[in-house]
Order: sequence, then C-alpha cells, then structure tokens
Amino acid sequence: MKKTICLFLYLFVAFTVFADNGYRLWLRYEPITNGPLLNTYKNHITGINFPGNSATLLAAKDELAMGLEGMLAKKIPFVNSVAAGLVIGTPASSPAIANLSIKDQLAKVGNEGFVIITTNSNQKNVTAIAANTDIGVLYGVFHFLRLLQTQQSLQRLSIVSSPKIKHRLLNHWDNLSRTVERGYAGFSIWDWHKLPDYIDQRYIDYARANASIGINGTVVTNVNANAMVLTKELLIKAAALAKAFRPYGIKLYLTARFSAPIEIGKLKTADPLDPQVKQWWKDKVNEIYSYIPDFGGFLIKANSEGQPGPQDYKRNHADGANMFADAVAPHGGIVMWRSFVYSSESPEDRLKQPYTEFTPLDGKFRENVAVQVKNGPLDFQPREPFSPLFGSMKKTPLFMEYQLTQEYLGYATHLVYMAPLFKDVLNADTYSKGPGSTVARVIDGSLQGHSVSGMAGVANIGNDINWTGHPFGQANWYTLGRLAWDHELSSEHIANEWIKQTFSNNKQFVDTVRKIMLESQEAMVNYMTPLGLHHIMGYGHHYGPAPWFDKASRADWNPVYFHKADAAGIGFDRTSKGSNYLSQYAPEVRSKYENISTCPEEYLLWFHHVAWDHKMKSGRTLWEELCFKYYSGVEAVRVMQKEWNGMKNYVDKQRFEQVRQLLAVQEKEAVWWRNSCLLYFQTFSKMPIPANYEKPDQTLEYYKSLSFPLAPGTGH
Ligand code: BDP
Repeated sequence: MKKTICLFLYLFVAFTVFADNGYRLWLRYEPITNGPLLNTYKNHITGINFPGNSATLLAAKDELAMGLEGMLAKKIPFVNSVAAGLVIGTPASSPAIANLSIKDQLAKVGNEGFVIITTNSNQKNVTAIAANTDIGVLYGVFHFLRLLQTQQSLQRLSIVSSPKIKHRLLNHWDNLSRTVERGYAGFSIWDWHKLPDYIDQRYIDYARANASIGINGTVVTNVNANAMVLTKELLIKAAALAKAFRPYGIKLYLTARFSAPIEIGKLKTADPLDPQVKQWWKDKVNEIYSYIPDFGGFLIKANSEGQPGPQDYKRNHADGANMFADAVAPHGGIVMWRSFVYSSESPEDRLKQPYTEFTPLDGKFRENVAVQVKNGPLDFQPREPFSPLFGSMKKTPLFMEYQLTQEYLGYATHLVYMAPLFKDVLNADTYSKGPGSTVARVIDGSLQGHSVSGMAGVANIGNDINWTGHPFGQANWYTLGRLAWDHELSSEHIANEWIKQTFSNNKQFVDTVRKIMLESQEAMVNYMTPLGLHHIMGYGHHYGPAPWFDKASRADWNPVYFHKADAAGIGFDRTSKGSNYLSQYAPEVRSKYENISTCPEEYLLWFHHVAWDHKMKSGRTLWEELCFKYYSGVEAVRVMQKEWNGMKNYVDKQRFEQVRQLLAVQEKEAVWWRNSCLLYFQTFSKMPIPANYEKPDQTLEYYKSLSFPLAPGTGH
C-alpha cells in the first residue's frame, strides 16, 4: 500500500515537473524557484486590497489570485487593509486608489492604459495598480503578473503605460465548418455546432491570453467569407462568443461577404449604390447590434481572388466600404477594408496593383473606414520590403496586417520568430512627410493625425492542445499583442519576456533560446528565398519549394513569374527599366533600390534582374552567393538544433522533445529547399555548386516529382 502511494506520488511529481503540454501559453504561473526573490515577493505581498465587482474586475481578481498562488505557492487573501502590499482599482472602484496622488499619471493613460507605482503606507512599500477604467485595471494586473513571472524587482516601480495603437486584432481565417484556411494547428477553436449554449473553457482561456497582451478585438471568420454567418442562427452563436470575450475587453468582428444581400437576402443585386442593398445592410447591421451591442464591425475582402465586390457593379472600393461604414457608424462600428487585391485581367506587375487601385481613392473613405494593408506588397513572404501604400495614402487610416500563421514560413513545423520581420517593416522610412516618416508612425496614426489606428495578425491558432502547433508559434501571437501595444519594444525584449514566462528564467536558457529566436528569420530567408527571391513555393498549398512551377491558371501565381531566371541571370526588374514598381515609393526610397550598387543585397532580386556572374559585396559571383546563402540557411538550422539539444536540462521533457523533433523536420525541409532551388536555378546559370559544399542527394527530377495532395490549410 505504502509503496503504491509512493509510486503514485513519484509519478505525480514527475508528471507535473516534467510534462507541459503548452496549453497554458505564457500564463503558467509556475512556483518561483529563486528563494531570496520569492521571499521578497512574499514579504511584499501579504494581501490584496481590490474592491469592485464588475465582470472585468472579477476576471482581474481571479487571474491575480491564481497567478499569485501559483508563483508564491501560497494563497494571498483579499483584504480591507491598504497596507498589505497591493492596492488595485480605478478612482471610482477603489477609495485607496482615489486617495493616491496619481492624477497626472492617470491623465496620460486614457481608456485602456494603467499605472503601476510603488507608494508607501505605514512605512511599508505598497504597489498600486491603477487605471481610469476596469479594462485598464485588468491590463495592469496582467502586466504586474508579467513582472513577477519575469522576476523583476517590485522595489521602485513607476510604470505609466498605454497602447500606441487603438485596434489590436487577431484575424481568424476560420471557416464555419471548422477548417482553417492556412491553419496548421488543427481545426478552428470556434465550435459553432455547440454554440450558443456551450461555452468551451477555451474561449475564456483565449480571451485571457489575448487580454494579457492587450489584444482587444477578434475577427472570428475567414476573409474568404461565408454569408451564412450573417444569418440569425449564426449571429446568436457569435453573440455568445462576444459575451464570453466581453469581460476581457475583446470585441467581436465578422467578415462580410459582399454578395450576402443576394445569397441570403434574396435581392437581385449587391450594388453598393442601390438603395435596397444599402437598406438591407443597415437592417442587417441593426440586427447584429441587437444581439451584440458592442459589435466591432466588419473586415472585408472584396474583388480579390474571386471574391465578390463593388467592382462587379462598376463601383470602386470606396463605394463599397462606405456603404458598410454608413450602416455601422450609428453604432460606433468600424470597417476594415483590405487592400490585398490583384486582378486576373490586369497584366500589370502584381505588386503594383494595390497601390494603383487604392491610392486614387485616398480621401474618399468615410471616417470609420480603415484600409488594412499587408506588411509587404506581395503576400507574407519570409522577407518583403514595406508596402508602398504606407507612404501613399495619407488621408486614410491604414491598419497593418501581419500573418502569424506560417503559410509561407514552413507551416507550424518551422521555428521562426517573427518580431524582427515585423519590426523591419515598422522601422522602415516611407519619407512621406520627410525623413522619420516610419511605417510605425503611419499605422499608429501619429504621422497624419488619425485617431483610428490598428494592427492585425492572421491568427496561427487552432484546437491543437498547445494552440499553435509549434510551441514557438506562441511567441508570434505574443509578439503581435506586445508590438500593437508598444511598437517600440525591441525583438530582444519581447523574446526575453516570452521565454521567461513560457519556459524558464534560467539565464543560460534565456540567452540561448533568445539567440535561436533572433537568428531564425534570417536562417529561413536563406534556406528558402535568399537575396530577395520570393514566391517560389509549391502551388496552391504553398508547401515546400517549386521554383519551376509554371502551370497555374494565371501568370502571377507561377513562381517563374516572380524569379524570372534565364540564361542571363535571375530576378524581377522593378526599376524604371522594368515594371517600374519602384515609382510607387518616395524618391529617397526609390533611388536607394533603383541603383543596383546601393540596393541592399537582401532585396537584390526583388528589384533587379541580375547577371549570374555579377560581383557581390563579398567578392563572390551572384551564383556563388546564392549557393553560399542557401548553404548557410541549412547550417543555421543545424546550429539551432545543437543549441536546443543543449537545453535539455532546463525544459520539461514534453516541449523539449517536441521542439527537438520539429527542428529535425525543419532541417530536412531546409535541405529540400536548398537542394531543389539550387539544382533548378543551376539549369540556367550552368555553374557548379562549389566543391566544398555537401552535394544534393537527390536529383531535380526527384524534387519535381513530389506532390502533396494532403497538405493542410487548404480546406474550405
Ligand atoms: C493568400 C492566401 C489565401 C488568402 C489570401 C488573403 O493564400 O488563402 O485568402 O492570402 O489574404 O496568401 O486574402
């Protein structure tokens, strides 16, 4: 009997210590193992003075109680005393907060920000978490828990924090059938069948995770929209989701199918200038608000990749967007109109089309319309220059759209930390109002003085136990929220925060894993699309390399359209001698890229068709450099593997093993990318792969013969 109990206890301890399925994300609240620090926390926090009982404050209290109990291994009571270590609330909810002289700080933080300061009561240090609103308090509580999880001192805090961007959003490309377009982490977490009566705990945990990083909106349906979500039955289900999210400050948005008035409204047209159509949308919107009083608004993909839109009726994007804007305006809703458009009829360089269609409409959109722009001009490639729309549309608020799901970045099998990619675009200078007109200032609204601002990430979330498939995919979700809150945070800082909360505060672990993360994007660029190559992946599913593919129904879906390799060289000439895409940028940007000698080599083949024997800065020829880059990409993954293997003792067995296996797949696929791309491009360059490199172990014919009919992410 005794033995059985011992064995049980042993297994229990072993399981809790060594297994972590990743479900808790960065909100793990593990016991703090640093003894002296734990003691200072315990001495400091003996009770919580936190009056108030709104749904949001109750959520904050629950989170705090759970977090503190987990980290301090002790229940911390809620007390009336103001000297017990923590006082929390708004001036309205908490007399203790109302008594503090923090008016100046509170005046700075607006409706969502918070103040965390160290004050004194009866000679005891007290931490005050204060805000103007309940949601500000919740954000403050999450920030405080982050300080503890990352083991910061509580001695002299003076934090005044508010979001730089107003709408901080996830975009789910989730279908009502629960497949996820470009989703690699299982099925959709929205269980439409069981809604509205069954509220899965996942919805609450999703809301907690989002609130912890400041995300305040979610578009729950695919941009390739299904009109059915606008029917009463589905709207009632959506309302149940909105209700679950509400205490966490998260608004629900939907995608609207432009042709819905025909499909579900039985009208003959969806013409945005038709009075009946306008009325149909007004009625529909009123109905939505009757179920969801704080409905956020619509995200719309129109006249793109076969989706219906205003151009079907010879109207333009502004006509379309404004119709929706007028319908949601009385309720305070917004319209996010996507600029990701390109037409099959236009022979124009595909990269030029969004600018060509949207720039003339600048100033023609209603005030509650934002144009949502993908970070780059093409489509979420491992590396892209910034979209020229960020510099050209000055009168329209522009939302940033990033893709967290790794459609073009190795699915959920490759480790790639996207903060450097996101920051690269944010830091880019558009010069639209002179030097310093960075994309960050465009999208936070400060450059042009817009009060509406937004940043969205196409979610990488599914019903996999750890939400994102790859344990490191969680870092990209985390990054989106943190950067939308404060785009000045560095990639290093965000990585540190995430690693410490998600895994461990151990310095060696943090330093090694941060290095892996920070180098991961460059590694991927090198083994997939170095030197400015782009869009050379498999057709349709976008899995793996297929630079040879030329059978798509439209030219600009073919990799050969994008790399233009021939006997003379490789790359897409987008200078004034080529497609003149560069004319869409300010002169300062244009001239830098136009000139092959000043064009950064990381974008060389994005902008120029370059001879195989062109001398690169390294002294190598272009062909040799291409080989060098592809081989370095693979080498970098091998280094990542070695470094991760050295982390075995610092991480739970389950996640260690997952990452180890995934890195092995990544290495294999990096080799596949390298070999097939080089063997294919070699058919044009006719130059040898330098002898000191390992030789491709398969032929080009073999790589070409591979097919992937079951690749995930393409179901509808
Ligand atoms: C492309 C995806 C496609 C999306 C489209 C979009 O392949 O599935 O519908 O982007 O953003 O990259 O609308």
